[in-house]
Amino acid sequence: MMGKKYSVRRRIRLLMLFFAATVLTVSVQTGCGSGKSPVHGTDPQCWAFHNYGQRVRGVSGIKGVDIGPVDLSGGSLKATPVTVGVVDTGIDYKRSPEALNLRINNRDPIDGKDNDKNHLTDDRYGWDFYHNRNTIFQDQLHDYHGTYIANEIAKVYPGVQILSCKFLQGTTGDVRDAVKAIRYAVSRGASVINCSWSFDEEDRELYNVIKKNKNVLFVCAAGNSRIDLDREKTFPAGFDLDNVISVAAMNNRAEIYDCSGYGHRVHLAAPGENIRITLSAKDKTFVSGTSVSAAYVSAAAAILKSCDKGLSPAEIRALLMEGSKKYDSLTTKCGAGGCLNIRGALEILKSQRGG
Ligand SMILES: [Ca+2]
Ligand SMILES: [Ca+2]
Repeated sequence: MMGKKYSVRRRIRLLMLFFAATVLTVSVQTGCGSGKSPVHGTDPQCWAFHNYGQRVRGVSGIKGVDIGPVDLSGGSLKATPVTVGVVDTGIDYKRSPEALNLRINNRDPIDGKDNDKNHLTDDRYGWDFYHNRNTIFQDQLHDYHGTYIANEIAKVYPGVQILSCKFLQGTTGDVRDAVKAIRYAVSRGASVINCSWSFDEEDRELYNVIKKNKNVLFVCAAGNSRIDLDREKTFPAGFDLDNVISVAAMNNRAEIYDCSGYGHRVHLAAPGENIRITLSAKDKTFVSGTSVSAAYVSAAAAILKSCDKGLSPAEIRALLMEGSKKYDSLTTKCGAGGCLNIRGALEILKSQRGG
């Protein structure tokens, strides 16, 4: 009897937290494009990868406002790929067009037993902290956000290993589960954790878990509430920690996306408006928001980490900020005053090594 009452109370607490949670997916429009476009490298709609001034959804871009192209064929990436924890919704890894390298837990095969004794039975493909089960994909409706985040990371860094740490179901989730998902990602070896979500309230436990894991870089979306993070905060992007990098969204003209968080406390900008994403081979659409901007920075951070495993989160953040492409339109909008430029960061790293 007492147990039932407790369950009811807990459920109410969860529902309240659901409303406090904000998932950063706005302006999702479906049905755009012909659906016949080839891979992103040659799809002119994918301005984030190659912007030569083409019009995308009615907006003419400025040549060079993009993150690439990035040539990863030069052998600078180490054989052991970096793991990026996607703390988000689940991931549709089976239909993924990017042939995601999902981080598999070989120590816990699907046999109904918790072979690796981490208190999560059969967490072979990751874990769903929302339902407390090992099924990381339920359906597209509830798991599309994590799916496209994972896909965009893999588009930039095809060798990346994606670790699915689900705590969101659709647009709802509990910060307590986010903390558990982060702990799990760290325990499974993630050195970069993508946080494309925010909570308006400063949560001590969330702060502590990020601070404690100082060797892990947390890439945090600056939020889609159009707030100046120098005056107001959203979390985890607003935590003043060396291992947090916060990311604003910008369009193909290096202008901050209308809904994006901004301010000097935001570290840099990345493409985040009218971004062509692929949910499956047949399902392409456009999204806007800082969620996808964070995904690009997570991929860039993982590439740098792969090139030099000894880099600390603060060093990676400094490389990304220093290597960014500077634009007047971004000067007052983010600390770096520029947008993500992976090649720029790699060149600085190379020069630091004396190469
Ligand atoms: Ca286990
Ligand atoms: Ca097992």
